[in-house]
Amino acid sequence: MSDCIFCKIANGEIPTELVYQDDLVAAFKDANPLTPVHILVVPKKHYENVVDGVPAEVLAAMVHAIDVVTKETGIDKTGFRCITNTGDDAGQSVHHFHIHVMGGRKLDPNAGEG
Ligand code: DGP
Repeated sequence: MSDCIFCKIANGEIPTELVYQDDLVAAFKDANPLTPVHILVVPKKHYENVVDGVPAEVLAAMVHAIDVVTKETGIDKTGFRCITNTGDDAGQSVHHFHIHVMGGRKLDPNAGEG
């Protein structure tokens, strides 16, 4: 989508350090981190949210990206949380499907954090 910030980041139109990328997905640090490690994993193609017909191969690539970035940051050992805000009630502010990967400190089990 031409006016989508995450499309532009994932496809290199807005220079951003990518902590992971492959043909289908990109991962980069959240601009407003809520936790010491706060990475966003996004598909390179535009989908509004997790229930916007995202192909299984894209979902698998996103899980692979999570595997890679959590190992690179070490939070695979300490624990982390993955969340995807969907729609207004969840406070989704960027309408390009993304998974928040958060860790690096003890997370509140009762808070969404992300
Ligand atoms: P959500 O509320 O789930 O839609 O989260 C959107 C997140 O995206 C929010 O934590 C801040 C982050 N974000 C918004 N714009 C940018 C940007 O231009 N660059 C980066 N790295 N993160 C962004």
